[in-house]
Formats: sequence, C-alpha cells, structure tokens
Amino acid sequence: MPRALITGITGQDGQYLAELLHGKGYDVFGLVKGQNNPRGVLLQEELPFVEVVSGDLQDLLSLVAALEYAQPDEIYNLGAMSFVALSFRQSELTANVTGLGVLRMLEAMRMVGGTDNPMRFYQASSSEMFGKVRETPQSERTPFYPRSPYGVAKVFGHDITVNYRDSYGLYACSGILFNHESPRRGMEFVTRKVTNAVARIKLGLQHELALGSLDPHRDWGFAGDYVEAMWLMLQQDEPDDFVVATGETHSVREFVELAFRAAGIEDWQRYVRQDERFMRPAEVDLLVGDASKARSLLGWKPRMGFEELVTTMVAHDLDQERQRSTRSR
Ligand code: GDR
Repeated sequence: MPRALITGITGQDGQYLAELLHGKGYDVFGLVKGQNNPRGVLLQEELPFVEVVSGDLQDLLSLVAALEYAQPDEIYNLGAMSFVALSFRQSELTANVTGLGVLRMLEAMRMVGGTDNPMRFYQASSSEMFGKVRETPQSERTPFYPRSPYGVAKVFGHDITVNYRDSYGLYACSGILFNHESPRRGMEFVTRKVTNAVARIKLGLQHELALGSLDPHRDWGFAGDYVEAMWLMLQQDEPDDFVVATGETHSVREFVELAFRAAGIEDWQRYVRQDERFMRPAEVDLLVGDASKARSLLGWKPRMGFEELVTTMVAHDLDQERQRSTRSR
C-alpha cells in the first residue's frame, strides 16, 4: 500500500485529502502538533483511519522523526498559519511556520530519503502570492507581488520548493491553489463566516453580520475538487508547478448576496455592517486563475461551480445550526 504523510491534516484540505487517499488505498499519516491538541482529538473521531504522528513545522528533528516513522511515498505539506488577516499581527510566527516550515520539511526529506530520494513532495502554494496582480488572469508565469506577511512567507515556500527540486533533483511540486471552500472551512474565513451567519440570522439566533471590505474579488472553488489536483501532481513522470482555479471571479458582495438568497432572504443589506476591524492593512483586490496547464497536463477540472458551492455551504450551516439549537433546548 502506498503511504502518505499530510501536514495540516486537521484543516479543511487535510481532511478532504486524507479521505481521497484512504479511498485510493493509501496508509495515511497525519502530522499533529502540540500536546493534547483538541483538533487532533477531533481528527481521530472523524477520520479514524488516519495514524497521528506528533510533530511541528517549527521543529526540524520532529519532522525527521515523523518521516522516519511514516516512511511516506508522498508528503503533502498543507500545514501553515493560513489566515491572511492574522499574519499581519503574527508576522514572525507566520514566516517561521508558513515559510521556514517548508524548508525544514524539504531538509527532513533529504535527510531521510537519501540519494535517489523515493519520496514525492507537494507544497501548498497560494494565489495570495500574486497579491497586487501583475496580470489577469494569473498563471504559473505571472510574477509574484505578495501583499501580506502570509503571502511573503508563501512566496518563500514556493521558491524554496523550486530551488530544492532544481538543486537536489527532488520530486517536489508546488500547487498554486486559488481560494477553495467547503462546509469544512474554518469560521475565520469570509465564506464560512458568511454562510454560518446567514444560517443563524435565518433561524433568529443572530441579527447582524460584521464584515470588512465587500469589494475584493476571489476565484472560489470547492476544496474537495482541489485536493484531487494535489494528488494528480504527484502522479506525473516529472515534478512541476500548477495553478488550480476555476477561472471565474466573484466579489465578496456577490457571495454575501447569494448566500442570503439561498436562505430565502432578499434584503441582505439590512443585516450586513461594515467593520474596520476586518479591514486589512493591504488588500488583494482581484484574483482569477488560469488553470489551463492543470487542465491539459493533469486532466483536472473543477466540478462544483460558484452557485452550487454557496448553496451547499448555506444548506449545511442551516442544518448544523438547527441541530445545535434543538440540542440546547
Ligand atoms: P483569503 O481568504 O485572504 O483570500 O485567503 P479570506 O476568506 O480570509 O478573505 C477573502 C476576502 O474577503 C475579505 N473580507 C473578509 N475576510 C475575512 N476573513 N473576514 C471578514 O470579515 C471579511 N470581510 C471581507 C478579505 O479582506 C479578503 O479580501 C484564503 C486563505 O485560505 C489562504 O490561506 C489561502 O492561501 C488563500 O485563500 C488562497
């Protein structure tokens, strides 16, 4: 059976990827940091087939030990401090985990894999690297101009992955993924914050929704589709980098409007309030990806469109909030 180690296993993508690989017959190992990490405990309940390995992207020796134990054929580095807004307040931590963490994992891979390294490495790069975009749509050839400490750290992670591939002949790929969402998305990200608030407003549990700027545009896809692209990248003859995106862009405002409408609420403006606290020191205004390379070389394409994504997330959150309020009665 092939073996895979996933960092960031407790996050949205880690969970979808673990399920995908398990379905394909892999032994799946998940790196979980810290002592008594509540997300690690939850993971064991939700994905019992995952073998938890303790380790931290800030600790090289723990990564070496994790690779020695798991002996993975494939390493998926999804672990990061991934919330752009927080990266402005915790920039050093972000550089350390999101940036240097990639270097540490690559070094661990070299140490454990030796010469003719059999391991394959996937780095979760991000459309945030394009930041103040130099061209539209953005492809693998578009220059980077990151707009946050998170984006800067991801550029380092991306470049060091390419550099280790070139320097040491590692099979190392970088997937430049545009925003991807699902009912498993963390509540701090705008899509889930909105769909959860819409559900609560619909059920009379909440009366307003405070947001930052409604103008930014994002290329939003479904996370379940995007983890397939990660796996496909590691099944090719040669390692390479790929943009993964839908090619469509929508504003935060459109997302909000559609989410309220999905719950049968037309006058969404009544509930939404702009709040300075959610504005960023520097914003990424417009992202839209050109995934033609992934489409032609990997045979990948997104299955879920924007409207279905929004309505699926709202329906899920309505169900979840209904169940919660029934339980608490
Ligand atoms: P992003 O996702 O920064 O694109 O990074 P996020 O959902 O946080 O923000 C998207 C856009 O919405 C605007 N916005 C708000 N955002 C949040 N979180 N909360 C708000 O209240 C709010 N109001 C408006 C933001 O300013 C922004 O323009 C995501 C992350 O998953 C990264 O880790 C990943 O690399 C990229 O997507 C691709």
